[in-house]
Amino acid sequence: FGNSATLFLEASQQDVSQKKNATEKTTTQKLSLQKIQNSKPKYQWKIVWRNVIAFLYLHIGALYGLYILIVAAKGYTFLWAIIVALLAAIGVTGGAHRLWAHRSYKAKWPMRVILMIFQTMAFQNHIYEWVRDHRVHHKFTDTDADPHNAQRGFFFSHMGWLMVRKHPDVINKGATVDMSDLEKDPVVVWQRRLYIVLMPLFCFLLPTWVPCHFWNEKPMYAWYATLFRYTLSLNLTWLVNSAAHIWGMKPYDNTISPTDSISVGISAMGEGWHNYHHVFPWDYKAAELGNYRTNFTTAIIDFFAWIGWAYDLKTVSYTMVKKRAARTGDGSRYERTTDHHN
Ligand code: ST9
Ligand code: ZN
Ligand code: ZN
Repeated sequence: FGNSATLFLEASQQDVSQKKNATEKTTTQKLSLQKIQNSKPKYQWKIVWRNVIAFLYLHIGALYGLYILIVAAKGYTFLWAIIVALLAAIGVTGGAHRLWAHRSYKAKWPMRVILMIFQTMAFQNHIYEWVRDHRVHHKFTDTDADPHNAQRGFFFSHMGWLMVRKHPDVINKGATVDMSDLEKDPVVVWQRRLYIVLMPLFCFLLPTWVPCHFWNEKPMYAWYATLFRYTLSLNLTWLVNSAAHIWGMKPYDNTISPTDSISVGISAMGEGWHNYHHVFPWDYKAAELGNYRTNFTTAIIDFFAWIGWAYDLKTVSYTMVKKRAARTGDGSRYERTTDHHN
């Protein structure tokens, strides 16, 4: 009897502890689920006020700079601002973009050094950072992992993305992008290392010093001209991320946001053929046609190829372009067919 009573007691204790275990289990499950949900908090904007203030100063300064250039500064100062803007733009389009980000051609070291200096004049971050963001943009276009995701509106894709902390997806998914080629290019490595000195020198100090030294421009006028030149170049570049992801035709792929836009094409030195570029990013022309008027960068690369500094220029055959456009384009340039086997 004693034994069976103990057995009964043990059995009921077991029962209780099993039930307890079960409830503990569900509570732990609930807790861990909550933990997972908590560890992935809803994305919230974190404004970086330092950048907001800097961009405000730049844009107000640029407007005043335009006024000064028109009414007070010397003609040479205006000309100089245009020259610096053009050189800086070549550094971004021919250098950071078509050479380093997309490897659409190869360049000998003197050309790479020149492009690196021009790209530094543009102050759009050093080549490594510029290329990383751009490759991530191509790989994850129109998603949260796209640094300037155009689905978040014109302002965000234009300049808003430079005034808030990046979406965690940009950093997490961005880590999957291979950057080893740039880590092996000494020109890129050295620019990154010395950027804190090179950038202020080439983007602000030298461009302001030249007009003062060579044609006695007033330092204040030269400074505001610099602000105008820099801010204008930034905005023209940003249009590729904003306007050329919102308005225009999609002759090659109708399912993505990038568009072909002649106005952005011309003002961004041939980088506005953005629907084509997203479909065929390895084409050194970044456009189907090599028209120099709407694609000044192509003219520059062709010139360097002519003197032998640029080589292995990659492009896409007419048949391939036509085939792709017929399959996925919007029909604005090539007739759309439903025949997938052609
Ligand atoms: C500018 C760039 O304007 C413009 C680019 C335009 C692109 C256009 C493309 C079209 C092509 C054609 C060009 C046409 C040109 C036409 C010319 C005509 C004249 N992947 O950034 P952090 C990680 S710049 C992987 O600080 P926060 C990484 O570990 C204007 N990982 O993030 C990084 O550490 P580290 C001047 C990534 O804190 C860490 O995260 N510059 C990636 O969220 C922290 O990164 C400015 O205004 C990635 N993609 O801050 C500067 N990204 O770097 C503005 C990050 O050490 N920037 N990681 O490896 C900033 O202040 C900050 O970046 C932030 C975000 C506040 C925006
Ligand atoms: Zn794009
Ligand atoms: Zn690109």
